[in-house]
Amino acid sequence: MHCILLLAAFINLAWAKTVTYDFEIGWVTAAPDGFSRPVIGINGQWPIPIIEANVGDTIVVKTRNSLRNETTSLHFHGMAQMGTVVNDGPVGVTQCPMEPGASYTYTFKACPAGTHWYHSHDKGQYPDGLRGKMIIHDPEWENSLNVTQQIPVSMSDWYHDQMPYLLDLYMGVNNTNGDIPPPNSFLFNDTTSPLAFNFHPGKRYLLRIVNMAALTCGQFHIEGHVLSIVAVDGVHVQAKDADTILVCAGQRYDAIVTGKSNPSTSEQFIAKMTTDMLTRPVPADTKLTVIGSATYLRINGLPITLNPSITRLLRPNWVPTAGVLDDTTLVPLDNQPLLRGVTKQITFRTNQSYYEGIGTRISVGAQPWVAPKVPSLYSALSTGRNAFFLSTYGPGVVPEILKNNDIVQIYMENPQPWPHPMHLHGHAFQVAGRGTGVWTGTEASLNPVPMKRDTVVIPPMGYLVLRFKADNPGVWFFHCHIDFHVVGGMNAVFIEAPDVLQRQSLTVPPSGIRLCKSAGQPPLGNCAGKTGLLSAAEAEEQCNTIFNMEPTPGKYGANDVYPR
Ligand SMILES: *[C@@H]1O[C@H](CO)[C@@H](O)[C@H](O)[C@H]1NC(C)=O
Ligand SMILES: *[C@@H]1O[C@H](CO)[C@@H](O)[C@H](O)[C@H]1NC(C)=O
Ligand SMILES: *[C@@H]1O[C@H](CO)[C@@H](O)[C@H](O)[C@H]1NC(C)=O
Ligand SMILES: *[C@@H]1O[C@H](CO)[C@@H](O)[C@H](O)[C@H]1NC(C)=O
Ligand SMILES: *[C@@H]1O[C@H](CO)[C@@H](O)[C@H](O)[C@H]1NC(C)=O
Ligand SMILES: [Cu+2]
Repeated sequence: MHCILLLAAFINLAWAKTVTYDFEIGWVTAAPDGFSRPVIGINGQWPIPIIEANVGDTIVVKTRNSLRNETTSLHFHGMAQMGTVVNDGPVGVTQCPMEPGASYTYTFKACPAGTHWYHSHDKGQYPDGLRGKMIIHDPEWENSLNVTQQIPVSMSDWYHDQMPYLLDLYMGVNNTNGDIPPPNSFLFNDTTSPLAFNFHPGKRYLLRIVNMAALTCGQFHIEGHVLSIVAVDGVHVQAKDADTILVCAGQRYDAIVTGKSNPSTSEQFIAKMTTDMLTRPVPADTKLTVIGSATYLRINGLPITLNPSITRLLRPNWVPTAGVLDDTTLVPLDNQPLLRGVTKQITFRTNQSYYEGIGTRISVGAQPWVAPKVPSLYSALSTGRNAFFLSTYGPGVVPEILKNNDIVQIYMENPQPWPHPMHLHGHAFQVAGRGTGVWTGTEASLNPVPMKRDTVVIPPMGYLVLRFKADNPGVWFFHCHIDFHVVGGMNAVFIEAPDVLQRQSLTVPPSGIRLCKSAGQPPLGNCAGKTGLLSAAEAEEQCNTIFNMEPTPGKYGANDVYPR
C-alpha cells in the first residue's frame, strides 16, 4: 500500500497496532571478527535488536542516550515518515543531537513495507555499532511469495578503531587527498564466523539482505542456487534471477532462494567486500570475505557434505563469473512510467576538495554541508513565509526548495574515479538514467519504466538522473551513504512544501526544543536562530558556513585534477 493512502486510511485500519521499543543506547564490548573493542549497543546488547512490525502499525522507539561521552540520534532508513518528519533523525536536519543523558521518542507509521534498517545519524557514528535491521511486513505480499521462512541477513564492513579517531584522520589537515581509512574486515550478519542457511529440498526462502557498511559494498552469491530478486529498498519488482548481487551501503535486496530439489551436496555462500570505494590499496591483512554454507540435512539429521569443488572455487580469490545483477534492469511491480514534465531541476556534482588548514571535505553542491545552528526542519516550521527563502537555511546546508507536487529531477555528475551510494530520505526515486561520462540531456535516453529505490550508486566518472514527485512535505536529507562522506559534507537538504507543513500545523515538538537547549543550540528561527529574513551575506556569515574560500590545488586536492 502506498504510504499516502495509508496515512489517509489509517484510523480505519482495525488491524493496525502499536509496537513499542525501549532503547537504552550505551557502550558494550563485542568481537564480531575476533578483535574485542567497545561498540555502541542497545540495552546492553550488540548486535542491536531487529525492529519488526506490520505495514500500517505505529512504531514507537523510546531512546535514551547512556553513552556518557557522545551525542546520538536514530534514523529509520526506508521509512517515508509521512507527516512525522520531526522523527526522521538526522542531526542538523530534523533534530538537535541527543546529549548524554537525554531522551527522545521517535513515533512513526511503519510504511512502506520492506527490508529496511535503522542507524545513528549523528557525527558518522553508526559504524561503531549503532545500526540494525528493520523489517516491515506486508503479510499479503509475503503470502503471495509462498516462502517457508524469511531470513534477514546483513553485510557490513568493520573497523577495529573507533569512528571519532577515524574521522579525525579522514578530515584532518594531513589527509590532502581525501583517503578513507580502510576497514579491517567484512561481516556477514555481524560476524566473520561461518553461518549456515538450513535449506530443505524444494522449499522457498525469502532472504532479506541489507548492507549496513560505513563505506564498502558487498557481493553476495550462493553456489548452485539462484537469487530471485523480488524487492529492492522496499520497492517490489518483477522477479529477476541473479547469480550474484552487489549491495552497497544503505541498500537492501529481497531474494527468493529455492532449495535444490534433490541435493547430493551442501553448498557454500560468499559475502565479499568490494574495494572500488577504497581510495588506496587494501592492506594485506584485511579480511574481505565471509564464507558460509547452504546446508541440507540427511534423513538422519546430519548435514550432507559440502561440494568439494566449490570449496576450492571459493577460496581465496573468488570473483563472480556469471555476472553481477545491474539494478537498473529491474522493473517495479507497479510499472510506474517515467515521471515527465519536470518542474524542478537540481544539478549536483561531486567535488572533493582539500582546504589548507582545515582538511578534506567533499560536496555535491556549491560547498560542503555544514550543520546549521537551527536544524533546517525547525527553521522551516518556525519562520512562516520566510521558509520559502534559501537564506533562511543558509548556503551551508546546500538547500533546495521544492513546491508541493513538483516533479523533481536530480541530475548528478561524478567526475571522480570513485562511486558513491546516494540516498534520499522520505522518498524512493526513479533511477531514470545512469551512465558513464555526462548525460546527453534527452528524455529519449531515459528509462521509460525506471526502477525505484532510495539508495543508488553513482558510477565513477559517471552520472545519475533521478526523478520523484514532491508528495511528502518535509525536510529531507540527500547524501552519500559513505558515513565518512556525510561528515565530510557530501549532503544537501530538500525543503519540501514548507507551506503545507505549516498548514498541517506541524510544529517543533517540545521534546525537540529540549534537545536543542541541552545542546546549547537555538531551536527556532532561521539558520542563525533569529527571527526575520537574513540576507544572503548574513546567512553566509552567521550560519556556520566556513567554506567560502577556495580549495587548495594538489593531488586530488581541488577537484580540477580529475580526468574527465
Ligand atoms: C567513549 O567511551 C567509550 C567507552 O568507554 C570509549 O571506548 C570511547 O573511546 C570513548 N569515546 C570518546 C570519543 O571519548
Ligand atoms: C542473521 O541474523 C538474524 C537475526 O538478526 C537471524 O534471524 C538470521 O537467521 C541470521 N541468519 C543466518 C544465516 O544465520
Ligand atoms: C600531520 O603530520 C605531521 C608530520 O607527520 C605531524 O607532525 C602532525 O602532528 C600531523 N597533524 C595532525 C593533525 O595529525
Ligand atoms: C509453494 O511452494 C511449495 C514448495 O515449498 C510448492 O510445493 C507449492 O506448489 C507452492 N505453491 C504454490 C501455490 O505455488
Ligand atoms: C569544485 O569546487 C571548486 C571550488 O568551489 C571549484 O573551483 C571547482 O570548479 C569545483 N569542481 C567541480 C568539478 O565542480
Ligand atoms: Cu561518497
